[in-house]
Amino acid sequence: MTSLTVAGRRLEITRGDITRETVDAIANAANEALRGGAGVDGAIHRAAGPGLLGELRERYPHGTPTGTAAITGGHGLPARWVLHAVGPVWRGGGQGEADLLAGAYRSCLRLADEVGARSVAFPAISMGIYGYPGPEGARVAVRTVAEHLRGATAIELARFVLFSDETHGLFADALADLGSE
Ligand code: AR6
Repeated sequence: MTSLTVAGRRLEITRGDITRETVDAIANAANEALRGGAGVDGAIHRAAGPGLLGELRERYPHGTPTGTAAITGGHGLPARWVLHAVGPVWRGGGQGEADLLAGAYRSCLRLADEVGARSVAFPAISMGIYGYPGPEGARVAVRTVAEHLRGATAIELARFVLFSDETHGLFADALADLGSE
């Protein structure tokens, strides 16, 4: 586990499976339809059980746009809430991808604050099937979350839970860069 203190709050990175996290809220890397999918989305739906899809259908009949997030309960997960973030598909970097990715993280953090979550875990949104390239995606993620922790928030712990050594390395570098500024 690697961590950085930001305005008295902790920003951590670790390797693991986000479905097992015992934080208050975990983020999901979803798509606009919010009806499940592959990757971490599939893993979260499997672990949460069918109630998660039922709640999404009921509360978000039209899904949510790219760059935003939606919130549900955790159902069968250890976490109390799931923040369903929709990151951008990587289209070369000239289509507002960085802003949309930052927006997806920010929406999660705002929703987490609205419900009073104190600890939040994130996967590497957009960095799997959506193809967001490594160093840039990790940099946007770490900086956006750090910025939120510097502001008015009740969140005490934000943790990136990375599924592979490679992704973990990218986030470790991004965190080290931020810490050395
Ligand atoms: N815990 C933590 N991270 C995970 C887990 C897990 N259990 N499983 C995968 N990852 P992706 P995206 C990592 O593809 O790029 C879905 O179909 C994975 O290794 O899940 O935002 C959605 O429905 C990668 O580093 O999300 C959307 O249609 C990261 O999570 C689309 O894929 C994100 O990879 C979203 O694509």
